[in-house]
Amino acid sequence: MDAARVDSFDNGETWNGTGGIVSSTAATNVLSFAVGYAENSEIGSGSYATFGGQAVGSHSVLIKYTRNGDCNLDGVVNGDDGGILGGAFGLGGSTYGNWHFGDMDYDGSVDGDDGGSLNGAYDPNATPV
Ligand SMILES: [Ca+2]
Ligand SMILES: [Ca+2]
Repeated sequence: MDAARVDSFDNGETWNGTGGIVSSTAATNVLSFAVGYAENSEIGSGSYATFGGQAVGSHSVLIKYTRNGDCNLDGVVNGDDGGILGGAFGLGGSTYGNWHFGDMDYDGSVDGDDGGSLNGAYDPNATPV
């Protein structure tokens, strides 16, 4: 799955389309929540053995309703996510233009808009979603 496909599924970041990947919960507050995804082996802070209570492999595609800015899909936005986004800042394309590098708005690049989303959601003490 790539960012362009996720973007085409999400109905323009409203997460309330009629098919594909949607989230009625994210749709109620698109400034704070979204649906993130990553191939498990590509998560910058390390891969998961289990995700959402399910055993996952290194090539499992993980999809999660979460906070904007949660690059590593652990449900909170903290320094790990800031480090990931910062490392990819200014980059894009098929490699870096993905949620797990910080492309929160699925426009294909990691830029100031994405950094703003992360900063707005930054709260290491938040309850994980
Ligand atoms: Ca996180
Ligand atoms: Ca972006």
